[in-house]
Amino acid sequence: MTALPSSDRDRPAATFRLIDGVARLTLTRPDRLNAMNARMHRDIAEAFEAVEASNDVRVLVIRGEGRAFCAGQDLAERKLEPGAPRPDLGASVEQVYNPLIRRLDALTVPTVAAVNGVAAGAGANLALACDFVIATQAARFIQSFVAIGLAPDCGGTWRLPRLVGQARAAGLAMLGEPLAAKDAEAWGLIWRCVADDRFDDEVETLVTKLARAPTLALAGIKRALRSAGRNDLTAQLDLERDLQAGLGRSDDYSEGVNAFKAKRPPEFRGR
Ligand code: T3D
Repeated sequence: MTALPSSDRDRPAATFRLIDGVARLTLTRPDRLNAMNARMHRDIAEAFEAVEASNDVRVLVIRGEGRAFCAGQDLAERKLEPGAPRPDLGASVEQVYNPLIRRLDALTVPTVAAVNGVAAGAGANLALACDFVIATQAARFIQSFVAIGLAPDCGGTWRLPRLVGQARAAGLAMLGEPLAAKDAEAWGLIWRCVADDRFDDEVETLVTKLARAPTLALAGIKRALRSAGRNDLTAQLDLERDLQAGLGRSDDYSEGVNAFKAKRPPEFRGR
């Protein structure tokens, strides 16, 4: 694998668009299966900043251009010739991958990974860090770290046992074999696997539904579900009380109840 010329390193590696409340982050290195280089990390960080700063975003959807979702770290950036100093991957994880996952996890809007093809290494765990993973039948999820002598990062060792149990997590992480999207759905690793020719429509249906949902309620649901793993029942009941107290004062709650009484669909504005 050869190093990329500097022109490639400097070329935008992801695009960001915000239209009608839907923020779309697309990874745009299809010839490298959207492997993450330094430029892509910068582009993704800028997109997350834009989402954090905007009151107009009601859903974020991430997908890849071409036949892959994302093949993880760009291995062309790792120089391992004999005699060369070994890279400090701890620094890379600390400075790049951990902030990526922490920021994604902290977003209050719903996040959707539209997995249009293979998702490997950090690319798989980026997808799994989203609230929804919807995948084409052709997609595969690969904890490919072990194939290059690494352990899963991007929260993979935390998330996998919680999602699929210890036995399957061990198999995925230690064998590094591809898991077909259909099996990922059956295992409860992802939200849904859809037929390839239905993929774009299904993604749009999901994203549109989330963009029209009561955004504050979705943020509360995210917070509650994330807290559930560390709270006991008493603490979780307290949290639910506090969330409901805030949501009861939202415009969307008034709209929801009034729409119900008037027997019409609600028009939530995310306020
Ligand atoms: O380093 C740190 O900072 C620590 C953090 C690490 C996080 C990680 O993500 S480590 C894991 C890194 N990712 C991988 O190890 C995955 C490597 N890729 C693959 O195993 C395979 O490419 C796939 C299973 C993803 C797909 O296989 P296949 O057969 O569909 O495609 P291919 O022919 O292997 O790849 C197509 C091209 O993309 C090919 O280039 P070429 O031959 O056409 O010029 C291949 O080299 C390139 N490519 C695929 N993955 C990467 C990549 N180039 C750079 N980096 C990649 N990760």
